[in-house]
Amino acid sequence: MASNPKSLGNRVGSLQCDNTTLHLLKANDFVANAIRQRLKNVCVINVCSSPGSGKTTLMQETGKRLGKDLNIAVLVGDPETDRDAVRMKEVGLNALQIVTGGMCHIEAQMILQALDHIDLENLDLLFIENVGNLLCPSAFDLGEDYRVTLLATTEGDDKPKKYPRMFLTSELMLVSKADLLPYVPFTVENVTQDAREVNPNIEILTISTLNGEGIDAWCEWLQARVEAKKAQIAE
Ligand SMILES: Nc1nc2c(ncn2[C@@H]2O[C@H](COP(=O)(O)OP(=O)(O)O)[C@@H](O)[C@H]2O)c(=O)[nH]1
Ligand SMILES: [Mg+2]
Repeated sequence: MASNPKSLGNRVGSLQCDNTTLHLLKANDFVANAIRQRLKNVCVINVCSSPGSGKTTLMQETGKRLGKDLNIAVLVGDPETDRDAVRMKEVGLNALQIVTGGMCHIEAQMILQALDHIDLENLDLLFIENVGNLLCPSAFDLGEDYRVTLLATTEGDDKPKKYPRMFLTSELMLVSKADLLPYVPFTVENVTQDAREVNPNIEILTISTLNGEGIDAWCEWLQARVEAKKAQIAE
């Protein structure tokens, strides 16, 4: 676990106490590892962003496009209400709401418990829509294969450097609401440069669920990851 870059213990650190280091927070990593063991056949994507960047709308659009080819489930975290799960179900997605009761992120234990309530048989792809927040969710490994972070054009292109841990631990950044680019002071070149300075390996796609820009590329990215996971099992 120590080599896992998403490891909570590696990123959040430990409680220093009289020359003794207590890795109290590594408990989350232990549970995340149990999730990985349990979901060996499933591609798991942890979707993060600020509130309102378009996570749920993107899950809905993805369900509409890939739902016929892939068996998809969504676990969605919010501090209150089941509104997002209802929205997902409206487009036929198998969705379960995790109400965190005011907590600003999902922890691995919540996912492990939720797995008992969804049908894992023949599941290809599990999305975890994290609580809207660019800070805390970055510290918690949820047993995912990939972390995808949306950054909407309305949020400003300075965010990767302000919230580096989120972009450092993400495999893909989606610049969302690209349809609004003509109206907001946001430069894709600037955000790309900053994100790559934080994480040289991060992939970047520009998308809009409103006009469809980049959604094919997003779906292809996902399908390739699902296939890669299946190939890994076959080895
Ligand atoms: N202009 C524009 N609005 C969008 C887009 N995607 C989502 N929205 C809107 O942004 C708001 C927040 O979207 P939502 O999916 O609930 O964001 P979440 O909080 O990240 O799950 C809603 O009013 C959506 O209709 C987009 O691509 N373009
Ligand atoms: Mg949402």
